[in-house]
Amino acid sequence: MISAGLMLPQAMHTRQTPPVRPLLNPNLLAQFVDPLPIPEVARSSGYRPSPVDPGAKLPYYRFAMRQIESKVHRDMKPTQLWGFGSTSPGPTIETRSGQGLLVEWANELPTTHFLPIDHNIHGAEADKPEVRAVIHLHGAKAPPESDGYPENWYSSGKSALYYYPNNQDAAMLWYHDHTLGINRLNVVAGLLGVFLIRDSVEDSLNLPSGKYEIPLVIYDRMFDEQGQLYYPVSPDQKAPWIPEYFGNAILVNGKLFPCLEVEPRRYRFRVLNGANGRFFHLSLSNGQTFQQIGTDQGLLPTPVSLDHLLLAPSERADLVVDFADHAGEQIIVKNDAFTVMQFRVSRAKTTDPSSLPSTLRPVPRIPESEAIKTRMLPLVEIDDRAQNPVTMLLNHAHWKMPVTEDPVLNSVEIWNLVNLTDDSHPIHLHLVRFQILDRRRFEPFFYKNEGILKYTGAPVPPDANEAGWKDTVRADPGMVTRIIVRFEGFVGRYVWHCHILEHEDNEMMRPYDVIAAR
Ligand SMILES: [Cu+2]
Repeated sequence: MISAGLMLPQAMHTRQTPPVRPLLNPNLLAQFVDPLPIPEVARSSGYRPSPVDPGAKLPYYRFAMRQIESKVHRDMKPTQLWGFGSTSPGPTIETRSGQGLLVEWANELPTTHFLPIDHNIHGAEADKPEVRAVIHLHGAKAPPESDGYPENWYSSGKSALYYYPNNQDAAMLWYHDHTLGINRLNVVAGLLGVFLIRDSVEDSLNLPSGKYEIPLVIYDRMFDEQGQLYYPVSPDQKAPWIPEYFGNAILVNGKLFPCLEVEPRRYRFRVLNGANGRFFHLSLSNGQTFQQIGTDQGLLPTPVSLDHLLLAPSERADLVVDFADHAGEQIIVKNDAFTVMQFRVSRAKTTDPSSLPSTLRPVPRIPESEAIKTRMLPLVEIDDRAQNPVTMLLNHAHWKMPVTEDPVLNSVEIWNLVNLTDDSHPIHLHLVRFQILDRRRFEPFFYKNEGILKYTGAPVPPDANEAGWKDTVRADPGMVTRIIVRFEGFVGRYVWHCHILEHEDNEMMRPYDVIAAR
């Protein structure tokens, strides 16, 4: 067994075979010797006709997925990764609400994969090309043909031109691979990056900006002693899939233990949990509080003061940290007891013209009375006789079964995520934003045996920092998590899934259809 060595707020399945090559122990490395890299902002290469209005021209970007080498740490050998252009995370795309753009996602990867494919997994059968890719822009209100449907993968040498209208509020989105059956491996390889939408509401707030606004893309990885990525396999050679991937090295923007020099003033950090399965529980070593001003889909109504931040895979947090009273200090970002990165606050005299308003953006609650449908959607884990997980399902259905979720365009629905498993699952719906209504404890065994929902507790409202627009929600074990969703944007086929990528790859993902009103 490989111990991840880090505390986890969720149950952990640990059935893995011992590694064949010696693994790197990150705790033996010097800390804070590498500056935090900040992904470059992508430049468009010209304009192309809009697919919806051929008279209009839209900025055109070309992002090439390539095999690259990257120094993860000063004292490690270069690591082979898959990135966009020459980096992983890839360049940041920045645009404004209502400003559409085109991205050509080009697969220029090698034709063999360097991480262990399980050919038993649906969509990853041995007759498929080993290297396939399709990019999803997480959080985008995008037409179905540009959403990165998992079956729309393409092999090396091919590309897809996607259209993002960006008719949505300012928010931090992120792009990542979504290929059926090997998504978990492509993301660990490095296929991810940040996409920021801005708007006039955000502009009017005078938040820290420019070099004082910094994305922090956080994920965990495992390396061998040669500095190469390691992805464990199960003891069953014929079925190498593992139920979760937990690395003992936590990277920020692609570096291990980076440090960032900051001035004694306010900073805005756009934090993304880009991990396959790890939930982060972040805090600052000096105990100082910080303000969360936004969530997955944009600004919160008011700042929320926190001393710890819980972030499930794929969740985003927009934070303001004020270093004004900490000149000369060295502050460590911690994940529970473990070190993530360091802020070095300078003693420089600085002026801070930014502000942190006490009201940010109204988030009108969707009344429950507007819902025309309530769905009961159990989250299920199927185990073998030795109680090892074999697969995970949504609503007892496999990927290939007919669509069961078919909301009408512009209608409101309540989805009850009935978690019958021992894990917390971050559930993500493509296309839409939603609000969390509540979470409520229930009796899972009674539900499994009798099919009847018996509540054993009162409804718990979402945490203050979840009370904005979301696209990913923690469905905690033994709880019914209720979300309310208006299905706006486009008619067509999308997906909803668990964002623990090992679960998603092994059946915890379902197609859904937004259908036209009759
Ligand atoms: Cu899951």
